[in-house]
Amino acid sequence: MNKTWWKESVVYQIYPRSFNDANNDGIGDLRGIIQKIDYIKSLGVDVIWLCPIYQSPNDDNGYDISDYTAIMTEFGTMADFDELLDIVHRNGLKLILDLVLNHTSIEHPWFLQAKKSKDNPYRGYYHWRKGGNGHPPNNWPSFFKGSVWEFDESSNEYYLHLFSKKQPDLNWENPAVRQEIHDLMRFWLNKGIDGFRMDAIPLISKDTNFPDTRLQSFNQIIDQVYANGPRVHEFIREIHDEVLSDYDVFTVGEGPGISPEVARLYTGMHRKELNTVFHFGHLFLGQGKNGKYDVVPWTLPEFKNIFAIWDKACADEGWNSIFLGNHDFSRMVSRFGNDGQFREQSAKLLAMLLLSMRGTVFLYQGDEIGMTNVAFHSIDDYHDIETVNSFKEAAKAGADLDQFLKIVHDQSRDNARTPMQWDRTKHSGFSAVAPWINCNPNYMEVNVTQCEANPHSVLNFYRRMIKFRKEHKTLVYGQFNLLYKEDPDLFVYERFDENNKMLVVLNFSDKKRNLTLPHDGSTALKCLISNYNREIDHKADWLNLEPWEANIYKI
Ligand code: TEU
Ligand code: CA
Repeated sequence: MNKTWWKESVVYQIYPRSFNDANNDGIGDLRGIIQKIDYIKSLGVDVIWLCPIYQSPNDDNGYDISDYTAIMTEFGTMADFDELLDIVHRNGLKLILDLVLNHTSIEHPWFLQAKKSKDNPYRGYYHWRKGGNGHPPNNWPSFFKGSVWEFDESSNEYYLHLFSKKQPDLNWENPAVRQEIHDLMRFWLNKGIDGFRMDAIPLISKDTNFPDTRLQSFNQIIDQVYANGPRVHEFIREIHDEVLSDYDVFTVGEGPGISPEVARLYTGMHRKELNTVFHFGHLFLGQGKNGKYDVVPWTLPEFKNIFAIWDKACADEGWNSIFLGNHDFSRMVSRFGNDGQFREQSAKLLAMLLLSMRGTVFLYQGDEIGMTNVAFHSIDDYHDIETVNSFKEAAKAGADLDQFLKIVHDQSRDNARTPMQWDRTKHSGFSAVAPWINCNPNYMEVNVTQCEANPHSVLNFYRRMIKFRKEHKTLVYGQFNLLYKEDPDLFVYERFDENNKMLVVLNFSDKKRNLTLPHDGSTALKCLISNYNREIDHKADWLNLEPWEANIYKI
């Protein structure tokens, strides 16, 4: 197994809009991040990933880019960015940017040109097709509801947008588009950034015949129609050869439709595509065939199995990334833990899971203090385009909207986008004025200042766990072996290499549980780290576990 810095890294993901507002206009910004650099450093993380910071009309909060080489006005200036990068490096940290290459904004100059006429040189930067008798060119549904085709009256043609109609898909078949992309990547790499998170990357290559689909389930359509198109590997390999091979940087590909087999293709070392990819196996658990707002039950054995399958897939080829939440999903403690009575214990248990798996670890802002989902009373308090459009669609279909709002409470992407909770002052210390999105009212109890004052806080447990991972490389590179696969409450596994063997025991339940250990009780079991402060030696061959207790033993 090749050892490199990015495999050993813990990445801290920042959603700049909601992190810290330095100029008090209600929107987080780059200077806000600069102000918090000591805090970020104190976590022990290695890399900062910034969600998109480029010029954007913010139809999808920066994932609709109108200028790839300018900073979003609300976030600051290029000088602020240069200063941030410098401070990050001076603190021994690295910085990666979020690159959205599947689509631009409709306000990008390329699209403004393309829209002008059919013979404009930029027309071929996007996918345009004729419809039939007032119908779009095919029946594909968009991620953000409605058709993927938007009609352009002046040319009597439709353009393709897998996401919102303000996010037209780029035509990667066109070599000029790929050249532009290579150039803009070099622009940032030459500034000295340390890599990219590449947005929606499995979607960039399309079947340009755009056939109708007969599939009914949206998740199946993603997997079988939208993701991993005919030329996707060629395009990514070209990025590697033309651009990335000149720099020592890290790449993580993001997007739906990545199976374990496909992940090996994207991340296999000899293939020279990406370093790692995010998969959504565990995060799509609990989604029915129609996606996020179609909620179905899930079980712990299914959850554990996803980790086992993925670890195996990348054991000898490629490399995994480990994450339990990001800006697109509910808060991890609300989703996988218990954000009520056992919020702190379960947040720490999840920290232990996150930091004891094989792969590059990604920690999302606010999860390190156990921030939870929010439940706004009115749909008007939600800003996320996916939430708003899903609600509109439900209203049109005559659904029970009170019921739908409850699903929004559980599923909305805005759960992860409420302002970072720094302290108990008004607006949670995020800003002096009302923020662009309301704070979660629980900031009075859940905040950084509170955590700093308590040695046993979630935050301090994260710091300990990150340090523990650094000191035990077995957790980074060692093999993974799942035990008690069918147990509905306990997630138990071994991590081991030639020199060390560790046992991780996580009680994913509100109940006390006993566990008979598979190991010989006559050999002492040393508890190395625990969320119940039980760092003592064991001599029994069984364990009594408190609700949401999480321990790592040395065997
Ligand atoms: O998300 C890509 C993606 O596949 C989404 O469908 C994701 O599964 C969805 O947000 C779940 O609800 C990326 C970004 O992370 C997301 O914020 C953007 O909205 C999207 O691309 C479009 O750029
Ligand atoms: Ca601001």
